[in-house]
Amino acid sequence: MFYRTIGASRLLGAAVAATVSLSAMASVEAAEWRGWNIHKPGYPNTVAMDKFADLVKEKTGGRITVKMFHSGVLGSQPDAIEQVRIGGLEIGNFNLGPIGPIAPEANVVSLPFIFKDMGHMHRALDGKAGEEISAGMAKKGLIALAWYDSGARSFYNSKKPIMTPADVTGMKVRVMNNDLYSGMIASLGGNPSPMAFSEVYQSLKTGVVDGAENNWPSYESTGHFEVAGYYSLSQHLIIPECVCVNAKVYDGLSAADQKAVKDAARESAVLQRALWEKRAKSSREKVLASGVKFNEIPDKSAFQAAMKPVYDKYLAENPSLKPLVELIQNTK
Ligand code: GTR
Repeated sequence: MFYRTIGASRLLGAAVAATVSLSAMASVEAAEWRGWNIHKPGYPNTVAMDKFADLVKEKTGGRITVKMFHSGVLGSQPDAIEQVRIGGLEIGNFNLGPIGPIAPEANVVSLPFIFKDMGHMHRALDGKAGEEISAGMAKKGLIALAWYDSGARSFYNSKKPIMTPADVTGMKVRVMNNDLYSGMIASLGGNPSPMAFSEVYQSLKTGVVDGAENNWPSYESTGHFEVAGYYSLSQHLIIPECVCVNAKVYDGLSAADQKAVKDAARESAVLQRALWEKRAKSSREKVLASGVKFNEIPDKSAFQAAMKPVYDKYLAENPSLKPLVELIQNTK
């Protein structure tokens, strides 16, 4: 009896040890990444990040899984960027706007009117400028696996159509956290108000700010069009977005898994860009049908001229980045 008990507990001990070492092995082998996304279900970026998660699982044979957290539930964008940098989160879909203050090379895309149109932005990003921007981000702990589209940002507000810079004078305008955007609004005579995306709706509604700026899909998906019914097509910023992973996590992967996650991100970007084009049209149609007063700005030269101090400040702070600015400006 006594020996049998000992024997049984030894057996049990061995079984427990085997289970523990198996699960320890499993946890070394299979990694679960936590992914941040600011947008709601159905938004092109949300659909594409879910696709990315599926592809990562498939292409790594389950060695890496990505659990996506949408709708900004894991916190504001500047905080999430910091979390991915330090490894509190592994991955996220980020706009390069709030990355700019961390990586000066990435801030070049936040110079107002630097890109003439989406095609210009794509060509720049797919070329040497894109490489320099990626390298600058990598130095700060963020690996850009792929680029997503985010259209062109234009001004909207609850007061009046904006036709000239003088119309912005005295207006309180929400901007993303980045001094370049505060400088942009100040140069137009307005009062910039840096604020988290999640707070903008209420601030527009209660008059804490008069206006903000964004692309058609975000203007629509957030409901901002309900509380700021003038949309003026300034198209002053064309900011790309990244699928960005923590550099240490990425560097720790096998070459095969690095390729798998990069391929997954790039395939998801193809989907995102296709969905983006459709959503930009449908969002525009939806807000216009709801009664939004929309105006084009046929002559943007006064807005562009007003941006000189923004460029001057950026170049004074980052003299070594003048060639990068010129490279983008000269990209055909
Ligand atoms: C959206 C962008 C978000 C966020 C937001 C904002 O267009 O996709 O990542 O940057 O704008 O204005 O905060």
